Formats: sequence, structure tokens, C-alpha cells
Amino acid sequence: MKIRFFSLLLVISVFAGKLFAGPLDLVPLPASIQKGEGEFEFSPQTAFFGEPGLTSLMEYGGRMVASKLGFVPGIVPAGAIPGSAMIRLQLSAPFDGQLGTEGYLLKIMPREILIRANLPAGVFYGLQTLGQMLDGAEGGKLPAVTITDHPRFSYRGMHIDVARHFMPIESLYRFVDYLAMHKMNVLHWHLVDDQGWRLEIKKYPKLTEVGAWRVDREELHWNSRPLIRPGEKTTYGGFYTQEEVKALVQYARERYVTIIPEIEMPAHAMAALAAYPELSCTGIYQGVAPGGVWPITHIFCAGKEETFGFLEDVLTETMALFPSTFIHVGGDEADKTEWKKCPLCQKRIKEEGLKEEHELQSYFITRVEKFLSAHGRKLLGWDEILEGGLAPEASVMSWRGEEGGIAAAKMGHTVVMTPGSHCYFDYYQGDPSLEPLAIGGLTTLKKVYSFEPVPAVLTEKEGKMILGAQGNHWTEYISTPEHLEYMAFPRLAALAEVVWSPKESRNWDDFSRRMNSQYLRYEKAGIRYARSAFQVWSHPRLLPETKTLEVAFTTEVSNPEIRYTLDGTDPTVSSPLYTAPVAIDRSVVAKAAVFVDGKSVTAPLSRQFYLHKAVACPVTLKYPNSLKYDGSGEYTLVDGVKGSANFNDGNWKGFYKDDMVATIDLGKAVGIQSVETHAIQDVGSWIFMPKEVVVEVSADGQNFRKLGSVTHKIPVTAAEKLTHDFLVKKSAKKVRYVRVTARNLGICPPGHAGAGKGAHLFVSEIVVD
Ligand code: TNX
Repeated sequence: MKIRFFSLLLVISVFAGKLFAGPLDLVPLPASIQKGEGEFEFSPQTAFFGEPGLTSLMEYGGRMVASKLGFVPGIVPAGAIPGSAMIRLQLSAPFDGQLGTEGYLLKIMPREILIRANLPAGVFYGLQTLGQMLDGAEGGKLPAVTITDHPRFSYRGMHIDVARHFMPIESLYRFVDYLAMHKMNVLHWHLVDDQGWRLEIKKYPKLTEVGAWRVDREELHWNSRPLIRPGEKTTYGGFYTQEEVKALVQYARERYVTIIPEIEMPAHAMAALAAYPELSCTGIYQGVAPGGVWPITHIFCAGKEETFGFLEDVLTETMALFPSTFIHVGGDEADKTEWKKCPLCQKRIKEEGLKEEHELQSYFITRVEKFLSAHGRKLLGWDEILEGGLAPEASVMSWRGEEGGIAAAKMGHTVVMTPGSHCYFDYYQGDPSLEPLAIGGLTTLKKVYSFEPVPAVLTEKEGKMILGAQGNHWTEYISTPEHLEYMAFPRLAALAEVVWSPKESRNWDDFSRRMNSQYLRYEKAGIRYARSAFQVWSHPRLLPETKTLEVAFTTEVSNPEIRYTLDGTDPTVSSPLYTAPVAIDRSVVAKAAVFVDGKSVTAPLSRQFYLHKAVACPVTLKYPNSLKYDGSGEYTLVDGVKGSANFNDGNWKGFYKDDMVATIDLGKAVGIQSVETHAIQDVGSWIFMPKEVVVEVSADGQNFRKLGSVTHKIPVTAAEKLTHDFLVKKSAKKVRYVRVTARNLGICPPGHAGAGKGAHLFVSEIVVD
């Protein structure tokens, strides 16, 4: 996997100077841009001029200009009279209501650049806009323009999980700079989890001596890593000293980025419990988890007073390092199995008059909230903190869809939106067959851009409870800062526009056009962004009357030059240019890629289309497929398209507990040589390979004879998502009907998270040749 990822990074710089459309292609789009007359020309005489309180911003602006134009503008000393061609930074008095606390006015005139804001934060964002313009300024010239700008939301965040994989502190400095460049203002730092404790806590040195290190099982799939065995050494991990944290917090502060720390409780705490096992219900040492743990049962004991004493101590040191108003305490995915068996937890439930374990979790979080409030801080937690009763002053981070956020907003609590569907940047951003291994899902640039943080069901007043949104970078499958950058960009640009720009100005075509400029900025800044938006997607359409296909190709870049082939070879710059859907009247391998300046930007899309004997023939199912998993409708099993390793790609029919018994009517008696059934396994989604596939044939639809059957050797524990063809190769004459029975496993096997519960079976194509 690693090898594949680095070959993706090697794609050469394809845009340098070519696609850049102009300095006003800003991302995120400002609230208002009015073009003026003439231009401002930078020269080595250009200097900053402003009040003494803005000196550090003038210095910052100077470094920024120097990085773009190669010379450092001076700073006119206080009291001196400025010359011409100045960059004037100004705080407005009185307060300009339209600009608010983070807005700015940027006026570029032939003889002066003015940045005015109510507060330094606004001046800082004005400088960011100026910096973006300079990336496109030819010969240091900028067009005259008046930009009035302010953010739509006050919370514009990026979350980074450094627990699953440790990220060196230097990389976090870079991310702070990248956030500032996108006018984002929160870094949510996920510092602890089952797989590592990354924050030095002086009172509990074992948290990092023990909790920061795990046994190295990086060679195994994340979900196939056994816990530590006696005698094994813990060598994999890392942590941040308090000095390092303070310096980063200060650096971020100077860039108007607030770092919110997250200390997880009561679950996702195995690293802490490896250091202090006595804080769990069982007291048994399980070690720091080297990979995935599910369900998460080994959690802090809610019955012991020591747990709360420990957490209050940890939070006290945490608050001393992080001045943020919000302190995130996690709260997600706590399985209550140990609490149910623990006499102390049960005693607590009784004494506190709680109904059951969910209320015990609510007691836990409420108690911690009181502690934070007493110290002038606000508790933020994942939406599970709603279960069993939300703590009175808590704010909710809605990740399991929008529901948690809606419920919390209706109750008058503030909310940060981060639903998995649009904000999980650990999901694939392109065709999984062309991407480095990711956790699953598919959240493309366009999908992120379509995100609306304020759910439509909220009233205007309730909508005000939505503070903003955040992109989450969980790092189970991301082990280096380079890979993290790849996952974050360009998707963070789409999110930045969602949370900064006015809702009315949202326009995908315009955004994707401006992204061509943004990609160039990324190259100048050395950001190793993903080219996934340049990948080609195919959209086959079955034409049942002619039993042929028509295939459209799309991408997420503006004005793409798509070239394709139908003979299985990789497209080149002289392959046919795609202009309209392509007719397919025989089995082919279609390949397509986007070309810029004569070079393909990504590896080509490769899709096989099968025009076999059963295409567009009527199919009857003995047991109907799940309503939710209907693929593309009635011809899904015979539409000439095999599904990918993503069971949600629209090509798969799903059967819950039932077998798939499909009878295909070929329309007339023909000779056949083989029948191949395409199935998928994705154990994380409770989808298993069929136990067996049986093929029968008939001339009249009444009397069937068995043609053959086939099983497989794929273990039900395989963590990867797999597809497999069940091939029955045997010729038969005068076949009009083909009946395929794929036997569902029925129930999830022992050891699986859903053991004993219903299993799914998914089939995409039945190829009759
Ligand atoms: C769920 S989001 C989790 C994380 C995982 C993530 C993977 C949340 C509050 N909990 O522990 O890393 O899914 O996408």
C-alpha cells in the first residue's frame, strides 16, 4: 500500500503557470469583490504602514510578501510620514458592524493597499487574501479591487488524530499555516485514544512513558492486530512535551488558530489504562492497542472516585497548556459491558438514582463538565454525550449524521457539525482502486463542497446554535504527515468555502474553476495535495432495447481534457478526446484519464463492460433484495457492469439473511459455456461471501438441471474489502433459463462484531457467456 501511495505523490507538477486563471480566483470566496481601475505595483520600496499595535502583523505580512515576491517590504516607523505605494493596515473606529470580529476590507488602489478591520484577526485575514492574490500577480502587479469580507461561521475547524498514528510536531506547525491560508480558525487536536497517549502530564509520567508506546504491528491490517503478548517490547509511538505544546499553541495563536485539545473519556482510553490499569473496572492490564479495537469495552471505571481525581488532574494540566474556551472530552463509542459487571459502577448507579449505564455515562460527563465550568471552560463532546441526558452547558460535535446536532440545537446547545458523510477526510476522495488504502466511504471534493452545516429542519433561531463545521482526520490508515496532507487537500479548501463564504454564493462550477488557481498555490507552498479530483468516473447506462451500453465520463475539474480508449491500453495524448457519451456494443475494457499539457494527471480509470448473453434479460428473484440496496434497479444483475469493492457504488444488490435466487430468462434457447457470479465481502459492514453458488439451467422454466456449483476459501475474518467471481464453467445446449442460487451466510459468524445477528449478501453481476 505504501508503495502505491508514494507513486501517487510522484506525479509531477502539472500546473505550474499553466492553469492559473488570475489573482481574483480566491478560495474561500470573499463576500464581495468589486473591481476598480488601474493596478498596484509592488517594488522593493513598498512598505507597511500602520499603528504600533499591528507591528507583528506587519512583520508577518512582510515575511509573506517576501516568500511570494522575493523582497522584504520595510515597515514605516511610527510617527514617520509614509511615502507612496504603501500597504496600510488599519483598525477601524468606530466598530464596523458589517465586518464583525473577523471581517476585513481590502482595498487595492494604484497608489496604496489598505487593509482595515475591527480587530487584528480581520487584518490577518485581509493579509491572507492579499497573499493569495500575490500568488497570481505577474510582475508584482495587482488589479485595483475592493474586497469586503467576513466569515459565515465562527467555528471553522480541522481535526487531527495523532493517537492512532503519531505526527511529528513540525508537521503540526505546517498544518497551522495551511489552516490560516484557508481562513480556518480551529485545530481540534485528538491527543489520546486506545492506541496512544500523546500529551505529557507531569503528575502522571506513566501516561507517556507507557501510554505513548505500543507494540509495532504496522505491517498488519489495522483491524487484524492482536493485543500485546507477554514479553513483547513497545517501540512504536511518540508524544509531545508540555514545552512543545506551549510553543505550538502560541504559534497558532499568532495565526488566529485556536487549538482545542481532546482528552477522551470514558472510552478510547486504553492507552491511559495501560499506564494506570487500576482506573478501569477490571484493573487488568491490556496494554496500548496496536490497532483497531471493537467494541470498546475496556474503559474508565465510573464507580471509582480515583477515576475522577485522575481526570481532573489531567484536565488541570491540559487547561494550563490550552487557553481555548472549549475542552473536548470525547464521550464516543463507550461500550458499557464492563460497567454492567462492575460492582462499583452498579453501586454508583444505585446511589445516584440512575436508570442504567447510559445515565451513568451522562453522570460521568456532567460531573466533568461541572469541573470544567468551575474553571471557566466549556465542555465539547461527540454526539453520544446526548445519550442518557446532555450535561447542562455542553456543546455537541455531531458526527453520526446531522441528528445529534439537530437534537442539541433544538435543546438550545451550541453545535459543531462534522457528519461522516461530508466531513470525514479519512474516507476515500477518489476511486478506491486508484487511491491509497483508506478506512472506506467516498467523500469527493464535490461532495464536501455540497455540505450545508445548518440542517434544513432547524428554525432560524435554532440554526444560530450551529457554530460551524470541521473536517476530521482520523488516522487509522494515515501514518505520515505527507499522507495526512494528501487526505486534507484539496478537501479542506471546499470545507473552508462552506464555512467562510456566504451561502448564496455557493457555486460548484465557479469553485472548481477557482481551484485551478488554488492547486497552483498548493504547489508554490509545497502542499502535497491529492489529484483525485482529476480522476475520471464512468457512468454506464444500459439501453435495454438494443442490449448495449452508453458510457459517460466525468471528473471534478473544470474544463477537463478527457482522453479514452476501448482496447485496454492506457490513453495517451493522441487517444480520442471525450466529448459525448460513448456507445458500447461489445465487451470492452474502457480506460480514461484527464490530460493537462500533454500529460495524464492521474492513473487512468479502468472499467470493464461485459455485453454477455444475459444483458438486459428479465430477472426474477425468489426473495426480494433489501429495499436500501437495490443497485441500479431491475437490471442490476445483468447490466453489463461488475461492482467495485465499494458495496455502495450503485452496482450491487443486497440480500439480508436471505439467499439470492435469481432466474434469468434469456429470451430464446441458446448454448452457453459458463456462468460467473460477482460477489463482495466487507465484514465491517456485515457483508459476507456466499457460502456457495449453485447454477441450474432449464429449457422450459419448470425443469432445472444442475450445471455446477462453486465455493470459496476466503476467511470470514478477512479485514479487507474483497470481490470474488464464482465461476461455473461448463457448456450446455438449449438453455433458455439460468437460475443462480447464492447462499447467504445467514448470521454473522462467532467472533464478528455482529455475531449471531443477520448477515448481508451482495451480488452485482451474473455473467452468462
Ligand atoms: C469513529 S468519530 C470514531 C473514531 C474513528 C472514526 C473513523 C468518532 C467520534 N469516533 O474513533 O477513528 O470513526 O472514521
